[in-house]
Amino acid sequence: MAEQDLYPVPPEWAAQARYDAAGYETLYGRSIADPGSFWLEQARRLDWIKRPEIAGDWSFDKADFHINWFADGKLNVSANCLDRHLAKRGDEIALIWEPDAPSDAPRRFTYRELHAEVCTFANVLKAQGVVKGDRVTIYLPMIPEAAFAVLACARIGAIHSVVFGGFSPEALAGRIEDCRSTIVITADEGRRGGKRVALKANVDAAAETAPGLKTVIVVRATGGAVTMHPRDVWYHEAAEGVPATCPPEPMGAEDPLFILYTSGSTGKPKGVMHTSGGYLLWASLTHELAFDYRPGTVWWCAADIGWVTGHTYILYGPLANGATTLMYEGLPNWPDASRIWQVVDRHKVHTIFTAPTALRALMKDGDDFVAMTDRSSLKLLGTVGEPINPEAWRWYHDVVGEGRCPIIDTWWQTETGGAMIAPMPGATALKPGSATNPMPGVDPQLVDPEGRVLTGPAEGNLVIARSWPGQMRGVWGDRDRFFQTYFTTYPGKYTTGDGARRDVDGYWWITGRVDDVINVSGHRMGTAEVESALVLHPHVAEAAVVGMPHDIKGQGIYAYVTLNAGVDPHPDLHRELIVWVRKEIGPIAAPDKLQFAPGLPKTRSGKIMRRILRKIAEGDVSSLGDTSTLADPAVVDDLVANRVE
Ligand code: 6R9
Repeated sequence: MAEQDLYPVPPEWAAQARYDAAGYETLYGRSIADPGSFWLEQARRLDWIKRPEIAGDWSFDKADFHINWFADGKLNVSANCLDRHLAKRGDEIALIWEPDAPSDAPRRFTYRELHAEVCTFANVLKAQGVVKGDRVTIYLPMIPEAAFAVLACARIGAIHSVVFGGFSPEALAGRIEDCRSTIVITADEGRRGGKRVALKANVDAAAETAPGLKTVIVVRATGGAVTMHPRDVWYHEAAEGVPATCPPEPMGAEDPLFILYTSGSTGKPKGVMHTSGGYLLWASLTHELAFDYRPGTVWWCAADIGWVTGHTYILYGPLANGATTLMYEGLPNWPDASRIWQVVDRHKVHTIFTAPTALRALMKDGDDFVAMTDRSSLKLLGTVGEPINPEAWRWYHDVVGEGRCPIIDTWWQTETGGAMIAPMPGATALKPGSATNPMPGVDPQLVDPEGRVLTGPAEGNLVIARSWPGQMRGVWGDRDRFFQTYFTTYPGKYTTGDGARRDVDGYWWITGRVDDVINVSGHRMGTAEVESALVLHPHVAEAAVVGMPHDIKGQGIYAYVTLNAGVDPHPDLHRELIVWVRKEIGPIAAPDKLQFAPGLPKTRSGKIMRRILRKIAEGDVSSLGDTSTLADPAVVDDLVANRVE
């Protein structure tokens, strides 16, 4: 990779940004040298009911494991996102909603209007008996009510668990049960790319295996037909005559704000738990630093609210900063590949933040779809979710941004709450494909498999050597799993699961996951999760799933399936298994390729050698390495011979 390929800070950014290169160095240096005073000073960016006097109090060591930030502080997250802006910018636009179909009208909410909507929603939840600490599952499309619902939970101290609308009833039921939530907020239907998604019907199906579910609040979004059960409540009916004010619940900084399920290397998704004070501070600070955000400009994070990117950069970060945040219901390339740029023009978007997979798909459709739009409002381009290949980076920079907009490649995770390694537009010269430098307070290190810290230019496993305010605080309902998953591989450090490289200039390059997590179109998927779904099928004896390179998705899913004895590997069954996984988990988990395998390559101790399966999936069959330790080396020949092209 051409590390010499350096894109300097454009002069207009150098002149206007909050931090230049020297400013970043000073800020970062202070955050590392004197974290106590640095973080107490940063805490002033929030409105506290009781201002904290202690910053970080943490230990990653087994004997004394704990993570607390601003623990003596009290605040309410929704008041920070709404109430505190009312005096100064109550009549400015907080939320712009752009619908799926370009012929439909956008909706706009001022801070005052958003405040009223959130309070109303909060009162509806209260009337349903929701109190501080209760878990509320939110299964909504990208409609304004999703923002109202999330912030309403924060207002009354309920813990939201947003489940992506693309997840199946089975996946939804698992997430409802895991956090024992008794209430789900959904809509009749969602709309995406001109198609309807039967969300309410999915909740009905989920309820069959989630016996704890007692109440379903249904937002009327499309007007599509739904069956109402005794547990169901129409939101518009429940909201009638409800007051549009609701006092914010005072919360401890370490009280949970939300749970968000994400895939790990085991079969069961983890409920990543974030708390109130540190998370909000991190969301707000990183949004301001990485994007040099200024109120008055339109900010568009094109993620779904069901992922952490939507939580932190559609809602919490921008709203804490008094931003105008755009929420888009639809797809970037529907009705055609110019749609995303038309939305930019329609709302005069200043910064857009999207994923490499979307860029690659748009790039494939050609430059004409970009050229036919104006985009002169665009000043900054963000990316997140997976490593961005330099080709897509250059296309984004040269074609979309016409060479004038810096690219902010932000590396982070559900677990980290917000951006960890990312450039700052006025401070950082860019290299295509590099996430560049750590945010203040972030102490990344590279370690070798034995845990030895690597210095200078090096490649290794990426760990974070100290806590930061946005760090997750636990796996819901499983304290041991949190410590086990993240702090045992390299004791005393947070293990990210990513590999990385640091170049001669100290720039960080993320190389991708080093564990059994794959990244499909920027969505995290555990290979074990897909395997678990496959083996649930009555004809499947065993399954092994690996990632494979995919032009658009970054990684695709390649599944090897061993059928039960006597079952015919018929093309119908092949199709059926792919549909089965879609149904069990959701469309994002459907295998791109599925190969029937009479046997899987296993060691004598019975461990599947995924290295070999990955090579075959990649088509790299000439260098399968040593197969002599396999219990039955002959299975490899069959796998190679029947590889799915
Ligand atoms: C925010 C988010 C986390 C995983 C992470 C890494 C990959 C995210 C990246 C990136 C390279 C970037 N990842 N951003 N890799 N460059 N800018 O995506 O969270 O869904 O939890 O995924 O995504 O592999 O470990 P999440």
